[in-house]
Amino acid sequence: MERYDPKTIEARWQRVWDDERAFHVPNPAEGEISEREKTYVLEMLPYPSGELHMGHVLNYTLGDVVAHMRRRSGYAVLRPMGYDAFGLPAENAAIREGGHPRVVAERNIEAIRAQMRRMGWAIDWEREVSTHEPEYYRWTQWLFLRFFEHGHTYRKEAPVKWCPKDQTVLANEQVIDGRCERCGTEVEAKSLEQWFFRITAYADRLLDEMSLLEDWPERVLTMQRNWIGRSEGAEVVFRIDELDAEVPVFTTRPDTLYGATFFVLAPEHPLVPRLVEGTPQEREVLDYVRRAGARSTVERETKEKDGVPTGRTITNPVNGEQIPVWVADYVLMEYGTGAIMAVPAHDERDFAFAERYGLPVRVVVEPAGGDSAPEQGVFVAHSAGERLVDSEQFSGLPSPEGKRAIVERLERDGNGKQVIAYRLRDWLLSRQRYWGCPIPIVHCGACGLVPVPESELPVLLPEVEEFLPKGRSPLAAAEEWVRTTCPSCGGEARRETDTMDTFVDSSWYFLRYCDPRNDEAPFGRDVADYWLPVNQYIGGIEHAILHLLYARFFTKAMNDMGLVGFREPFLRLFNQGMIHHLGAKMAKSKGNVVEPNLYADRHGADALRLYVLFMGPAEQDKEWQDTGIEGTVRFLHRLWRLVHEQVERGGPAQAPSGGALARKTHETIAKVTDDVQRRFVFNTPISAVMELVNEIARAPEDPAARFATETAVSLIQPYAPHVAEELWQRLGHERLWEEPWPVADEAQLRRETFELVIQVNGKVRDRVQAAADLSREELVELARNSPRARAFIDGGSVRQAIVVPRKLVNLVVG
Ligand code: ANZ
Ligand code: ZN
Repeated sequence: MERYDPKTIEARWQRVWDDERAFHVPNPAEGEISEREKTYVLEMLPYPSGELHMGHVLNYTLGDVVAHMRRRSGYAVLRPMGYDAFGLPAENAAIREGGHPRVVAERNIEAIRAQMRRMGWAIDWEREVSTHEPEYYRWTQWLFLRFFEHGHTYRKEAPVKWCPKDQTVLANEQVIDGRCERCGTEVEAKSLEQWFFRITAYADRLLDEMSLLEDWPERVLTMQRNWIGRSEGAEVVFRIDELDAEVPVFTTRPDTLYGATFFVLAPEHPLVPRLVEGTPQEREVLDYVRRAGARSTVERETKEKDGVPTGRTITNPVNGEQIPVWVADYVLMEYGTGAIMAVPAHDERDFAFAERYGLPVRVVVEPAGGDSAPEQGVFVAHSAGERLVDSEQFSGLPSPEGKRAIVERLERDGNGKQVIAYRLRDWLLSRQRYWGCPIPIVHCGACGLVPVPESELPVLLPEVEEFLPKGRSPLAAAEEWVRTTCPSCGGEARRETDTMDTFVDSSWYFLRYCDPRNDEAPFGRDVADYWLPVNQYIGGIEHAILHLLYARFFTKAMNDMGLVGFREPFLRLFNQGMIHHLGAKMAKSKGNVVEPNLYADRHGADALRLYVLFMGPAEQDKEWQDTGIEGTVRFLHRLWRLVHEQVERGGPAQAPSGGALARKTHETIAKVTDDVQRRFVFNTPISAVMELVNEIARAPEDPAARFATETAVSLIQPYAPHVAEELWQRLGHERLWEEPWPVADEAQLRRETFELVIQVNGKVRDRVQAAADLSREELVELARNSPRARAFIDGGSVRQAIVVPRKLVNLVVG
């Protein structure tokens, strides 16, 4: 018998798959029609900022198993791959390595492609795309212009988040706990003119249409819900008569309006300078505003609340009461109206502030059951049955009615209205960086913002001497390129020099895969509607908000523009866990990185693929162990020997019906199939096949042994496709990747049973159902574990067991 040698076997089968276009799926756009039902299996595409790490190996092996099983279950499977090559990840890698971003990205793409082939992932390579290629970004620009035409894109001066390290603005979604999502630097506030996508117009649909999703992790849905942060409440207009100013606030608790004892403006509120102009407070207030501006978001959200009085008062519209106006930075300009009515009795933030500055606290809501509110501290009302108190004619009303009645009264008097506030902000898409998709807009003194005509797309990224980020876009240095003529009036004009956020590129890549060579449109609508939505999407939790929210928004906007016929891009989503090593996330800086290439070379891609799935439940974080992969290597050797032994025996390939091994085989088929398809569990199927292999090794002469062996090879194919293919051939067959997925014989799953009589010292103590094929030992075990029999064994020990097959077990206890 030859030795199992993964290196040669894996190279051989990878060649066969290439030669036979094994994983090519018919392309309806090119007139290839498949009779099969379609399914789209997609994994998040990698950034070519380095080579693939173990996380990718897990991600893409998961997708591979799903794709293989679906293909063999009769589906036409779209399973493409590409590279998210534009943007900060690749550009920062280039800066680190001191090369041109294009050169570095393309070098990484080559290395990644080689790794992907080395791992034997079943990818349709004819559909490969990379977001930095002109054939791709031409269409990113085309889509940008459609969004612009429809008013989904606009430019305005706005307070923005600035990363001083990356020297560019960031979208709110890219600021995690006050830090840059890419480099971890604390972000700063600036006011700049920037480009935005009007994602807020889709806030309600991003929430409501979650109902169209088939299966997304609850955790991701919750994160998106919180990020969108819809809250229902009221806008209440307060007045400052001396200034003839109206200042609306947003509140979710209009029922507490009579409890407002002071009023707070965000430091950035535009009214602040006018409010204090020429007053004794002016200096102190403006100082405070300046200091607040210098504070980072992190600091602002975590420090003890502080503020300054303005010396002014403002009128509460329900009772005409004058309450003092303060400026404090716990009120954020970006939310609601940037001003609040403070109700310290019922809001914890307001309470902390009132305590610190000795401001009055007035209770206006009482808990249910007539208990009075606590003397000290806040009563944050939220339970049913609370009632308003000390609120004029509204006193005594239950809280929800109180809300409604007060808002009605405000509406009648023109002092407020019911509103919904969102935490979601528009998506800031422009970046002051070199390596990205140029924004196809021309600035003309006479015509304003003018779209580049479609026939002139793509606007190619210019070559520049210096692409390092300096605060303004490096594209601005390409004078020749910047200077152009206005497409509208023909006069002198200048090109937009900012580039697009990488997340724009990845908001539609899954559509380009359907029609990757289309040079008349980003994709044909028919082809897109045929393949999409994606049936199974797989990727990391780090994109729970960023990419997944943006791609959903893009799809909805494209649906509105008639470009696609569906409203959600990804029906099912799975997030894989992280692979740790030495107790920590793998990182070059920690020196604990486990290189996939090293293990693929040493043990073979099959062993590595098996191991990353065998480690534990795919969604959990797991610890890499060298001894673990050695275990899967041993298993593959055992399978190899077993197959050769069975080939030599030449037993019948047809399974005789009945018999323990035949049944075990059908049980294994059922388990492996169900675990993956219904439960999305990948580790237990591997153990099930291992168990089956052990059973066969125990009874190699069983009449079902050959059938069991062939089934084991067939079932392990999605996990270890090279060795499975090789063994399948040695078993006298061909092309396992096209072989229909095995189906368990239901009849064989039903076990024959009989009633087992259990005696203790000759007296019948219990009767239980037992499988007909249990061994003597198993029958005795069953008897000993019967709770009723145990009551009689208790204390004593079983000295002997008499077994009458298919009838009874008598336990002799002494
Ligand atoms: C009065 C009140 C009384 C409030 C009460 C709460 C409890 P969510 O639920 O997150 O939407 N608020 C409004 N705008 C704000 C801003 N720009 N910065 C900081 N806080 C702001 O929160 C809405 C509540 O947060 C609003 O309702 C307002 O305080 C505060 F017993 O108004 B409330
Ligand atoms: Zn013009």
